[in-house]
Amino acid sequence: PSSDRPSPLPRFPRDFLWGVSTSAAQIEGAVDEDGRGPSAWDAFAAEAGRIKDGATPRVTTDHYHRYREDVALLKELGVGAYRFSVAWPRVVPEGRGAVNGAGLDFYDRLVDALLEAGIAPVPTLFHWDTPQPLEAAGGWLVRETAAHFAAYADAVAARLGDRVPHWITLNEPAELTLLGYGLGQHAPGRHLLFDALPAAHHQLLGHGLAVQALRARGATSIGIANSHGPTWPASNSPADTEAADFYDLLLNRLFAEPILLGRYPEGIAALLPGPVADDLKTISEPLDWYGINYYQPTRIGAPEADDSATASDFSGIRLPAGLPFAPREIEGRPRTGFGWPVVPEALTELLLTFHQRYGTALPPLMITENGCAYDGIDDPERIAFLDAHLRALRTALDAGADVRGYFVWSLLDNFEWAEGFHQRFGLVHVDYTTLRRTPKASFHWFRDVVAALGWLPT
Ligand code: GBH
Repeated sequence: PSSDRPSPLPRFPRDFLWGVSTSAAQIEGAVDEDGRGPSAWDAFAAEAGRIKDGATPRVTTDHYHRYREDVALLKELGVGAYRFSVAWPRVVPEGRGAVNGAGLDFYDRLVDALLEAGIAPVPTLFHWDTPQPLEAAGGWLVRETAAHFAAYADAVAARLGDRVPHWITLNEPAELTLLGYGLGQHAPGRHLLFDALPAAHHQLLGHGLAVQALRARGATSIGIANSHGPTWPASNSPADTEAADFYDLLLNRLFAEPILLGRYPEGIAALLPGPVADDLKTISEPLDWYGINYYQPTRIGAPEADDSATASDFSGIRLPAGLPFAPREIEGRPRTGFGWPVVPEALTELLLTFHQRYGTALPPLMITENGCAYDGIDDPERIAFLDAHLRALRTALDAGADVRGYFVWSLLDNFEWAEGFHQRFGLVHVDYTTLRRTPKASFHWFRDVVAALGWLPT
């Protein structure tokens, strides 16, 4: 009945950029074709018990062979931009040294297909698929990895830079540091807790060096995709507030401030490798825009006596005992298939907080990921989620936030890391037996949103 239908979405600026995102390890498959080397995720998936049902990145959606069909879907969707990632182990199989031309050929074909369809390519240079030879030598815990990353960035820009102005250096260094090196939930499966923080610094250094390499190749639109969310104290007690502030420092400020302000937040220096003053000059190379991946806020309290004695589970993540903060459930909210609470107004809060904190040091913002996991081809929950988040974004624009674009995670159902194929984030359903693609109700809804609200190709 029409009375149940939500009111039309408010309008967005004429030149607002509408897009969708994916990443290489999650959609490409073809892990040993055309000279690609193994990634840390291939190695991690080969270890028993790491990933649900023993799923692997071996085939996923087979996008490597089906990219033309996927570009046709993007064209039907009507988006102005497509964010994908370039697989480092496809381009530099050893992680350092020889460049594999056949690996670059794939992205060359993809970029041409996108341009022919009138869609701006927005490549991310690193979305967690570290070449396994580098990972075996310590991965991002090792300083030299940053320089190898910049050399790889240069090779990609040398090939694609004549047609690609927009670039993203890293995806979510916070999650790789925390889940990959800190808690062992993601590749490379290390349990280093706070000793993981050098991996954060080296990724940030790699980011800055890659910005320099991209600029030298003429790139004019460079950003990063950082994971951020408001941190809510469980109560206004001093202990809960202090715990929440510390978590905010680790998730948000640790990754935003070196880039935007050229310094680390106070209280973190002791956890980083050696003197970092010169590195901070590199890390704070000016960006053309700053990308935010937003999923949900986190509610944090001080650990209680029983938390500090035993490990606990939080939304499927095993937290060790003895941390200086404890996640608390956000009650009274709908939950996505993943169990994450749906809190659209926290997106407004996040964007306004960024403006308040960083003022004129903040370049224009871009939402580089936002989305949710639900099963089914008829997916009214995803439509409601995206609709509510777009309204929250519009509210932030009205309050003065400078946000230039919005990318849905994700175009396709895909390999959801430690969850394997269980969590489906796509606007397009993928049957993992036949690899058939079927646009969901949310695909048609988003197509209509983009058509109605308009975009200008850049
Ligand atoms: C992104 O990471 C990734 O960039 C992308 O590859 C991935 O497929 C996508 O999101 C969906 O997962 O506090 O337990 O409720 C998202 C990072 C980290 C965001 C965990 C949500 C919630 C955990 N996420 N967080 S919990």
